[in-house]
This record gives sequence, C-alpha cells and structure tokens, in this order.
Amino acid sequence: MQQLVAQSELDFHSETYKNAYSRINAIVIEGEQEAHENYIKLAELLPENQQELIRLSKMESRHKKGFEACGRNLQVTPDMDFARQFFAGLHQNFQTAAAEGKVVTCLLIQSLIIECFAIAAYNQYIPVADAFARKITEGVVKDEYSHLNFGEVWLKEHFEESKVELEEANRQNLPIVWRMLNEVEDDAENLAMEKEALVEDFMIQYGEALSNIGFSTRDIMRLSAYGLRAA
Ligand code: PL3
Ligand code: FE2
Ligand code: FE2
Repeated sequence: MQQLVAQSELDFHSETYKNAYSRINAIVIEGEQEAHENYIKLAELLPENQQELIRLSKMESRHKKGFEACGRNLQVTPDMDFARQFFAGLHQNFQTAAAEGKVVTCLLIQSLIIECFAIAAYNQYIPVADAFARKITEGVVKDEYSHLNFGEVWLKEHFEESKVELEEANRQNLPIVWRMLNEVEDDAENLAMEKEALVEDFMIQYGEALSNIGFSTRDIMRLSAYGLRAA
C-alpha cells in the first residue's frame, strides 16, 4: 500500500501536487458540467419539476466556475480529455436512459450516484484543501446535499413503481463508480485523500439515500456493495 501524503507535508505548489490536481480538478469541472446538462435533461423529462430542476442545473454551472477558479488559483491547467474519459461510462448510461425516457435510471445516476460521489469526495477534500479551494468546496457541498435530496424525495414518492428499474440501474452503474475510484486513487493520495475513506463516505451517503427512498436494510446491503468485490 502506498504511503499517504501527510497533510503537514502538502505543498500546493509542488510539481507532484499540481500534476495530480490537473486531473482531479478536471474531473470535478467535468462532473459539474455534466451535472448541469443532466439536470436540464431531467427538467425535460419531468415537466412538473421543471423549475426546480432548472434551478439545480444553474447551481451546477456555478460549481463548475468555482472549481475552475480553484485550478487557476494554483496555476494548474485541467486535463479535460482525461476527465471526459473518466466520466464516459456514466455519461453514456445517462444518455441512453434519457433517450429511452427512463427517468428513474437518470435520477439514480445523477441525483444518487454522482451526488453521493461528489459529497464523499468534497467532504474528504475540505480538510486538506488550500484555503481558497476549501471555501469554495464548503459552499458547493451544501448544495450537493440538496441535489441528493431532490432525487430521494422523488424516488420515495414513486418507490413501488420504481423499485425494479432502480435495482437494474444500480447493478449497471455502481460497478462503474468502483472503477472510477480505482482510477483516481493515486492522484487523490497526492492530495492527501485516502481511497478507503472515499469508499466509506460514499457507502454511508448512498446507503442513507437508499434507506430514505424506502429500501430495507437487507436490500441496502445487497445494493450498495454491488460489484465492489470485483473492483
Ligand atoms: C455534481 O454536482 C458534481 C459531480 C462531481 C463529481 C466529482 C467526483 C470526484 C471524484 C474525485 C475525487 C477527488 C475529489 C477532490 C475534490 C476537489
Ligand atoms: Fe455540483
Ligand atoms: Fe450536484
């Protein structure tokens, strides 16, 4: 196992840090951009929630601008090609589901999986971030809880008729998250973030979300660990 960079040794201007940041920063910028587009798509699919979803999509573009400023502040150029590759799996699955009008799958991918991933990552990042990025990330993470909440509330209200699709969407998309975590592990470590802690935080958020929607403890155990051992 690689040694985690101690927080006291973090040098935000070192080449090692900036090199890792060029990919992590890009991932976050791309994630916020895709979240922006995904909520616009969801607004089309759910006309009765249109105003609310457009509001969320605007929050996502503000997040994107905030993280772009974090990269500029450290004089880092985000590696956007890497980031698009990083999100390609979830992106493709969201597009396919949207084209088929599968709103439950779209909500699971964006409002549960991606938001839980973001909440876990941002909470891990805040204590080890530079002062500028910490302030921005603290503001962003508060919003992400409200995005997660939108998905939870909608899916709770439609729980019985969504259950089968949720199970299938979880089975398709959760293994992608474990692969994404593996891909980002080394760079995250150079920012003093531990993969184990990211996984743990994600599992807690995602498990709580499934519970709020109406799944039993037994279902949550089965659903939230799906594909984890193969990762
Ligand atoms: C939705 O509102 C935002 C989607 C962003 C997804 C972010 C995933 C981040 C994974 C990378 C782990 C390191 C995080 C570092 C934080 C700056
Ligand atoms: Fe966001
Ligand atoms: Fe969000």
